[in-house]
Amino acid sequence: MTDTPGHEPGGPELEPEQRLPATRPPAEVAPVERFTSPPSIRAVELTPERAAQVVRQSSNARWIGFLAVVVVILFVALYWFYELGAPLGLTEPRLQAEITAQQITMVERGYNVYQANCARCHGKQGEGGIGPVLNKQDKLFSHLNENYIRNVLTVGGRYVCGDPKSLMPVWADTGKPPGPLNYRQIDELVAFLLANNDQTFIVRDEHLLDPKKDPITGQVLTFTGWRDPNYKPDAGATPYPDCWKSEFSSGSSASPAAAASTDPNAKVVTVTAQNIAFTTTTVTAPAGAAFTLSFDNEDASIPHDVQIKDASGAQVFKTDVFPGVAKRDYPVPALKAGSYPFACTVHPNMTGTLTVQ
Ligand code: HEC
Ligand SMILES: [Cu+2]
Repeated sequence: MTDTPGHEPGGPELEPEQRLPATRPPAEVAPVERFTSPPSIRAVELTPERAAQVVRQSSNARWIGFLAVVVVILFVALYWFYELGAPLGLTEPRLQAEITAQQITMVERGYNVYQANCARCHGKQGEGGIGPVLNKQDKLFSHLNENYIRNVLTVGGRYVCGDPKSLMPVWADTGKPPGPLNYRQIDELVAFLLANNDQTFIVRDEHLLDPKKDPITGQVLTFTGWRDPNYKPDAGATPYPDCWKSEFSSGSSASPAAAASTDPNAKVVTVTAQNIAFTTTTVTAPAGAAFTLSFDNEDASIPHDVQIKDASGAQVFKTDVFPGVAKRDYPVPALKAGSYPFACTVHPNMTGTLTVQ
């Protein structure tokens, strides 16, 4: 038995043509439109035009690649020099320039803080007045260092000589009691006090930071720092004393002897110091005769002296520096007629005039 379709079991054997499925008419191929690429594409060989184009394009591509690499290299090189400074010191490294700019800003702001708060006692140029001189090179060299300035401004004037009645108040708002200046202003003051005198800075408006101009000439106002960066103390010089008053105290032990040797018959010229000023700003003495200078210091525990100069600025006489309240007499040798300015060396804004006639 077989499973051949159309084959009846036990029936007659059928011819193959008669089996199912029935034969179909031969299929006709449908004529169909095809999309074809142009012959140039299908051609295995490049046409001469195409070959030339390929050459041109790859040359262009190489150029573009080359230029891109050049641009990147130039950028890296320029940025390198911009960041780290051009060779031969042509330009400053960027960060260094930034630091310099910031330091200049600090000094210029510190100048304003100083003029507003400190100049009335220490002088506009740090030349001294009620407070000690600040612009002397031997003092700026190491005595007035950043740490010291910060301490003085935080603790107040008593930090300097241990004088609890010091005239200098606490300035930093971190002090006890707190002072009026914040940490930025203290930083700016430090930058200003330590600025070099070979650098010129611009006076700026406190708030707008615009340069200030001279109202008459229209020129921008400038200032320089105080510190000479090339200053070297003399060989064998002693460091600046911790307490500025010690600078003036040398030789004061001679005073009792000086007081004893005054001529009782000589004319007495009295100079009085009170509240860090001479109350006797004009005094007269006889010409050509020795006289007695009686110096009366009425300021308790504040040192003063009297330094007499001639018209040329040369010192002709100087008393000791001594703290008040005290009075000492000094014999002054005969002077020629003329006008002699006198001042206190501790407080340069204490001045007066001695007229010899
Ligand atoms: C009221 C006057 C006065 C004012 C204002 C003043 N000072 Fe002073 N300053 C003094 C006196 C006085 C001393 C000396 C301290 C002492 O020995 O008692 C002194 C001492 C100093 C010293 C130490 C000087 C040294 O030789 O060791 C520094 C630094 C100083 N002042 C900075 C400043 C600064 C900065 C300002 C402004 C914020 C300022 N002072 C404002 C009066 C003043
Ligand atoms: Cu004085």
